[in-house]
Amino acid sequence: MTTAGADTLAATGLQLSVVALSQCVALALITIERFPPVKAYLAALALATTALLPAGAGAAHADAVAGPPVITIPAGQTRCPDGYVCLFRDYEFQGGGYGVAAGHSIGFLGQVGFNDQMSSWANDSGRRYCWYVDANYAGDRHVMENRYRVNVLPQENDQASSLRPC
Ligand SMILES: [Ca+2]
Repeated sequence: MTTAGADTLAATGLQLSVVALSQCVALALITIERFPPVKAYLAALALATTALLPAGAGAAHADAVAGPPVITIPAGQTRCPDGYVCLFRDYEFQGGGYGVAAGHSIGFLGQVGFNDQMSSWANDSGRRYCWYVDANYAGDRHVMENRYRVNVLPQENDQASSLRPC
């Protein structure tokens, strides 16, 4: 076996173990959702794990903005800052919510206390995103085109559990 082959194998192994770790953390988060202090710690851990994922897995990309990976949008602010995809608690971009910086993913929105909360979204991230009905990008997938602002359909209301570039 050549050195290059060994390197490729090692890289693949690392990638698989990071993905497995990420999924373990997300599952643990679902379990631990009801314990806020532990939840806050695990949320930080999960974000750190996401940052470790290679670019191909939908984590940090070259077009990521310089700001924080997740920002809070206060109630009353309907604008989504450039470079972010924004999730709002209520229809018509009301009720506040969260912005996720371009290139970043959230495998479980419960990490930021926003599981099954989203009623509208605005994508000003510069790239296409998708939100998913279940954690870990599972369940029904819904496309969020760049520069669109959308009230979700009634049957999609308060369903979003994860999102990532797609
Ligand atoms: Ca859900």
